[in-house]
Amino acid sequence: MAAAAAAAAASTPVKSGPVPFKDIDDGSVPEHTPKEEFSDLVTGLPCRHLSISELRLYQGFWLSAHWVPGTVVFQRRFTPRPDDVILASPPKCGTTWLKALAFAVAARGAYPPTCAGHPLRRLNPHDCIPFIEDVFAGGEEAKLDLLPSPRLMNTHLPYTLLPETVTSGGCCRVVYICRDLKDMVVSMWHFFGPSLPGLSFDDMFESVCDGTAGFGPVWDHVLTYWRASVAHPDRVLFLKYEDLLRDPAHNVRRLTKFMAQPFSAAEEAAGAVAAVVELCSFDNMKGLEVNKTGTSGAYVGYARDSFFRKGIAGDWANHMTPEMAARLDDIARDKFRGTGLTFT
Ligand code: PAP
Repeated sequence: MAAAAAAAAASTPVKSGPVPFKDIDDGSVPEHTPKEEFSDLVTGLPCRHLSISELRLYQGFWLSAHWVPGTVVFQRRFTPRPDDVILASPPKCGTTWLKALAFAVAARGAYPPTCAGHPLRRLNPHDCIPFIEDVFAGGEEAKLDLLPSPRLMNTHLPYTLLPETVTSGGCCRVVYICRDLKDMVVSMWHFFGPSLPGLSFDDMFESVCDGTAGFGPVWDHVLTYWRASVAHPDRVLFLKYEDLLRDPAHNVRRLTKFMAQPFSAAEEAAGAVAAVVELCSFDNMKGLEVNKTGTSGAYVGYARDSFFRKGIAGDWANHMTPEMAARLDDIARDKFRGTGLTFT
């Protein structure tokens, strides 16, 4: 399969990307996956369970056992291109929104945000931009070669688990988004809760507080990117969900500048920024037919409408006691003290 995909890549005319991943994915599956290759490595790692979800401690972070082998392959075999953009986040912190925005700005040459045939009007953002863990866990990384440049990909891995070719090669750009941890817990609970039998909101809350929720400890996750963004602001952009809610246009401009695709004066005058913001807005995305039906995701197919719940800041107040909120705030304050990072 890898050879076939590579051969197809070699014969495919290079178009200007990004193009939706779904449009190049022929649905083929490889004969062998990294799961078999790295099963010994996985079984040797410390293990925890959150309901039926098996988590393994890999290089300091609790990853779903399913994604560890793919992560190893990603670390060892990923070949970045200079204009790749990797979108990173802890789960439920604004991934879907960032994917939509990044795709909309990067593809605006071929697809103006107002055009009726825009890919984001027929595809969920997760079907436009591949999820690295899914692609590598499925042994489907050759499909990434089929994507014309610039490629957009996303990951939930912390910065320290990205391949060295990405972090020290100075090669591609990384955009990170995170959000207030209390709202993250609430969003996780609504999203993952239905597929994790017997899991209570308190269980989810405790797993985040003790650092064992998927891709956690979340504060370490956030700090890996925060420090990288301070050290390499030209290579790592750090965004907060709440800032995007407060001023989406300003943050879309930041995103385009960082991606080396700033809006021209003509685009500004024509209202392109507002058009991108509107296309990717919560209400517009939630209202699209494609996002009301079907599923996205290879390992677990999540109902597309579950990616669009409330889209606000502060919903934690409807789910947590003041004591729980204070406990998580104290943890965040303690972990982020002296780093310059706050969520106020
Ligand atoms: P993922 O990690 O599974 O991809 P992710 O997109 O990070 O999920 O998180 C979903 C959250 O982003 C949801 O938040 P909520 O549960 O607090 O409501 C979802 O509503 C929100 N979201 C999705 N799309 C948008 C959007 N276009 N604008 C604002 N918020 C959004």
